[in-house]
Amino acid sequence: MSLLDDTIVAISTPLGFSGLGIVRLSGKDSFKIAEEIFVPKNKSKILSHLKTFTTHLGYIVEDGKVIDEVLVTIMRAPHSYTCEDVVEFSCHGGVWVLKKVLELCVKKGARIAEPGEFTKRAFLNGRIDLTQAEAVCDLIFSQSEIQNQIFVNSLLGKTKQNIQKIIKDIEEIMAVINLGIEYPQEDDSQNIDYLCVSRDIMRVKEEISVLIENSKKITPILTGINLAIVGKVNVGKSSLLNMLLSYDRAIVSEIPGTTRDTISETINLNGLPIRIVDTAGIRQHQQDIIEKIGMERTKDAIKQADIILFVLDGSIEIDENDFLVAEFISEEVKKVNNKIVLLVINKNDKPLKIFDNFNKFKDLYKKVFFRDIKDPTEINKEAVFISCLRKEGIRDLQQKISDIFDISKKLNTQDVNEGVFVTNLRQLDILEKVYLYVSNSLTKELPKEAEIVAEDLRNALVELKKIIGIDITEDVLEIIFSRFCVGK
Ligand SMILES: Nc1nc2c(ncn2[C@@H]2O[C@H](COP(=O)(O)OP(=O)(O)O)[C@@H](O)[C@H]2O)c(=O)[nH]1
Ligand SMILES: [Mg+2]
Repeated sequence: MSLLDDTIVAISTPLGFSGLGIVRLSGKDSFKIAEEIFVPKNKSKILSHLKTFTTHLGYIVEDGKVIDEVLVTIMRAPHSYTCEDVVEFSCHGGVWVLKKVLELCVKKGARIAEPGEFTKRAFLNGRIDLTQAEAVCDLIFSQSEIQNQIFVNSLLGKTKQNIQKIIKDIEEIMAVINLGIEYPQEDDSQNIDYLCVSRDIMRVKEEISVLIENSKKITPILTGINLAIVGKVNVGKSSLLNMLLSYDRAIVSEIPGTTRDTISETINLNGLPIRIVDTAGIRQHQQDIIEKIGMERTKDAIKQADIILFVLDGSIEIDENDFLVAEFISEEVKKVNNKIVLLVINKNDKPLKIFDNFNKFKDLYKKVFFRDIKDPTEINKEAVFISCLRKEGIRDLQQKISDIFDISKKLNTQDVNEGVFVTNLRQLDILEKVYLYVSNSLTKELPKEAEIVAEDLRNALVELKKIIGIDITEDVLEIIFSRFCVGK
């Protein structure tokens, strides 16, 4: 049986207690199944005869007993989400009701859909390409206006068009090269302007390069960034988390070692999703096994972080515990070169003592940033001074973080509007392979090495087609669609 032979059903809305909930059927038996469980209020209506894109009032009925009063929407193949016959029951959004309607559909012959299976069908039936299918899922998980813009453009086919354009360009170049290979002796081949061919390949390479560069710029927006709040005990890490979240998420107390586990929450900073992790404080003499485990988790958070807020207490001198933290951070910074560390000096409401022993501070600074500083004025520019007690400095801190990752400065709005990028790491990885093949082809001599050039371009084409989902394996599809919601 083909993947598309059966009729699938799913609850397309989250299970909970809500005003409405949707149960959706798709497949060749959708109308037949719907007719067996749905009785129209106007009894003269026959569901399978109703016009497409129309909605009708009626009842879900089991053994003559009414289960719910619902609206049913009919969408006929091929002009539906999946290109198949689709029926949507808009029910009351109770868990029991929705599960019951689902169960009845299954009883009448439907199969419960896999996550993303409706969208997968839309893809397999050729209504959308793979980039559009992926955009559906990303759109659902979007958390900011900029994410929304990026994914909705992709959903409308911008990414697909960009890739199709490159495919077409390469196919045209290949047609010329293949002509030269096929008829090497004939006059025609003498007329091939190989300089022009090379120039065309270079143009394609440039096109791909722009796409890659733009895509890299929006990566933080797509994937969000990880931020770890790190420091010794009692410097105010949990207070800072609470301030960034604008509510009291973590327990704050003067007892050192209050936060024993990592706590993580996501905020949206000017469109940038940031996962903040508040960590257990680091100190030399841990009190017990739980604190030891907490410290391990802190190390892990440092490892995962794109940006580390190294929090210091400005009202006391640097001590050995700050050095221990610096040690942890430095180990990871050395390993990965794009990890960002930001010094945050807290308790600015109290007299500043952190620079009293400036040599110590210099040593600490060097440990993390691998360079010397001369005097505190340098730090004044670089670090962010805050007071969680007085809620001061938080704006500066947010601004600084936002500036570091802010794509609006790096990306012009026209590019955002035109969707000149790919929208996830799968697509980007493939595009980088394509770039290599195309670059490689340019190192060859034409027409002498025409066969190798053609081979490189052919490989580039195969990869490009994977982005939009041509000749893609079932395993890859499964991975892509498994991250979807059920019912989409
Ligand atoms: N004076 C002052 N005290 C603060 C400030 N921020 C935090 N504290 C206090 O420092 C102690 C430790 O704070 P907490 O956030 O639990 O630190 P953590 O151990 O690093 O998570 C608590 O008593 C806080 O009230 C601040 O900006 N100024
Ligand atoms: Mg804490």
